[in-house]
Amino acid sequence: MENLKINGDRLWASLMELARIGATPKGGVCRLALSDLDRQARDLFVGWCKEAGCAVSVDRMGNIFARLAGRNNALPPVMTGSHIDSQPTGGRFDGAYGVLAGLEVVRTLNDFAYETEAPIEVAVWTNEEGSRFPPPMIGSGVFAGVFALDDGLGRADLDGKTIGGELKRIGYDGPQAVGGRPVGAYFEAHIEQGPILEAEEKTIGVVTGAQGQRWYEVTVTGQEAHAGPTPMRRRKDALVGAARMIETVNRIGLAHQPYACATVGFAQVSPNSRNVIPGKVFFTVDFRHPQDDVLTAMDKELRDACARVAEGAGLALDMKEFWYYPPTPFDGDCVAAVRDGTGRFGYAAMDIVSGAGHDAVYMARVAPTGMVFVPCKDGISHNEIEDAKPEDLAAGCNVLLHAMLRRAHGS
Ligand code: HGY
Ligand code: MN
Ligand code: MN
Repeated sequence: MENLKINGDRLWASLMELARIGATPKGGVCRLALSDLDRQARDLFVGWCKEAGCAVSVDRMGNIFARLAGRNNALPPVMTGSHIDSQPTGGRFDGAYGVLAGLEVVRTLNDFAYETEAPIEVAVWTNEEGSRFPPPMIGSGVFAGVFALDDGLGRADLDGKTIGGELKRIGYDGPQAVGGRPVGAYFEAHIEQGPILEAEEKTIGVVTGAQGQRWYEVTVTGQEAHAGPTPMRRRKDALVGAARMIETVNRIGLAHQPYACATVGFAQVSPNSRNVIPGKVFFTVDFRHPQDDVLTAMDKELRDACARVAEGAGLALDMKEFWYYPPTPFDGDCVAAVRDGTGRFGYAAMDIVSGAGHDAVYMARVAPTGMVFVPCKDGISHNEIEDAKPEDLAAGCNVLLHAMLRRAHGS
């Protein structure tokens, strides 16, 4: 086990080949969940896994599992994986790295003819990003029992197309039951998507857990009217009200530093015509914090402030909490396995809490779970310029390999 090392060039080549599917002019990817491009990427991955001697299965949420047999296949699998759906202006590494690092682990075990005690599985989770089909992490969420299957299949995009319908259309409406089976341990490799590892000059982030998230859908309703004859004081301008609320979102985030994050990433104005006073505005709120009590305090501040703005401007306010998960600590032994893997290679490492959500957050509900982070250039992600160093990606994959072997080999 000591001298097993992954093949960094092969990992990089696979990443670059996958990145060609949905490649954008600025060097990123647009591979929305369950699009034809997602199907192409899935097909490429499945082909590679079969070449590597894996048995491939797909469950009813379209989650893909590539399984490399171990000596004792009655044991629960040691699983790794991530996602291959991307943001509309996503990067080449977000998600894809974790999936292909898992494949590289399998390829490396084959290279060394190294047979683990427990079977190994590499997972591709459906709709991690939650961009086309909000909320995020629905595939792993159904697997972990967070969402019911029908709820997951019924989630729709802005055109009313459902996950269930799109899975059928691309041929990934698998027969396998979703979840309800034991998983020995789950590890996920991912770029940090923030600036800390690079700033601290660390190669590996030993992820101790993930911060909590709370998402809202807000509808502000005023009155459409003519932009010309309507006096300023008689207006019920939904966009002015929403703008004040969005400023409040930002103020609440700033008020809970150093950790709080507060984002309005999506907004729709109706009727969105230059000379009509907006009658309705829909926008989303994304709150995050590593402490649940602070997330709760931010929730109250948001609701109180928005109610005050609406009342003061004669607007109607509808605010729905759309998605929530609490700060999630990872399993102590899995975190230790990642730390041990890091130590084996002498990589510079530090503990870190994940600012982003990952499928690992939901897998932590059904299996001992850990994550391995590597730096990304300037901490930028969810952006086409997202970049990472081949040597860091290889280092993270070596740590993933050894953390998994510690659980799969039982040593
Ligand atoms: O939003 C997130 O944290 C993740 O990228 N889905
Ligand atoms: Mn991701
Ligand atoms: Mn992402």
